[in-house]
Amino acid sequence: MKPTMVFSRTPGLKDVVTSYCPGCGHGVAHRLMAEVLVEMNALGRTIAVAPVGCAVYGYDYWNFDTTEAAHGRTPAVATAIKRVLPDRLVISYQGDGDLASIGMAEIIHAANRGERITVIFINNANYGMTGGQMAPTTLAGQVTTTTPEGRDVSQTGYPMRIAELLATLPGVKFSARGALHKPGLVRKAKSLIQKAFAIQDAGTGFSIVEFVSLCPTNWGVNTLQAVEMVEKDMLKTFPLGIFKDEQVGGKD
Ligand SMILES: Cc1ncc(C[n+]2csc(CCOP(=O)(O)OP(=O)(O)O)c2C)c(N)n1
Repeated sequence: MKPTMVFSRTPGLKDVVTSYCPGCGHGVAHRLMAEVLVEMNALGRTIAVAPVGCAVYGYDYWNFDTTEAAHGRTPAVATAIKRVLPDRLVISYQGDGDLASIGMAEIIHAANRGERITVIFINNANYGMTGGQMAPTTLAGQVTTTTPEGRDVSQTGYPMRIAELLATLPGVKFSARGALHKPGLVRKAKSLIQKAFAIQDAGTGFSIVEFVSLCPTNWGVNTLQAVEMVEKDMLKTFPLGIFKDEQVGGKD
């Protein structure tokens, strides 16, 4: 009997091995973006801007046009590309150090201007690439290399809830948070990306999808323990949901 093909690699990704650690969420997010773009028949009109961080090699993995920006500056580069080439689907792909720390001003202003770009935001609660330092999204009490006794919110503030924060801005038309650590959540994550890209194509404003993501290497745990940490701790601080969706009657 001829075998039936049940799964194949999406043509939206190059046929290469990535540099990501076991359990990392970046690869899952990359695949979902790629699958959605293939289903939209949009590979040829997509331009992604890769961040400084673990996803810096996005151009080696995505099978669509990609450029690079200085740390935190992907929204500015994405803004320029979208304004010059408004028919392109433009993605600003960022980690939480990139977006919520060094790039905080960039993201707030791009969102507030209602730039017609989509941000895919990977929140792994630390600076992954540089060895696990505290990020603005690090949980209260979380141990990182720069908070060896746990994050003290009286000294370093509270974990930043980007999806909720940006949803308050009128230029933002879609803001949601998903997760990547369980099959059902991965399916939902894909639908969030579909909605965000649809908002961009509708031309009404800015869209962002934040993903709660695993970083077992820098959290110092194995992948299963990291899944438990997300369920037990991270989702309490970063609840999943759609905080604004103009197309289903979200409020400005
Ligand atoms: C201007 C500048 N400052 C600092 C760095 C060092 N640096 C490289 S990646 C990074 C943090 C990346 O963390 P995040 O954005 O959370 O992404 P992740 O690696 O976790 O995916 C830092 C601080 C740099 N490359 N450029």
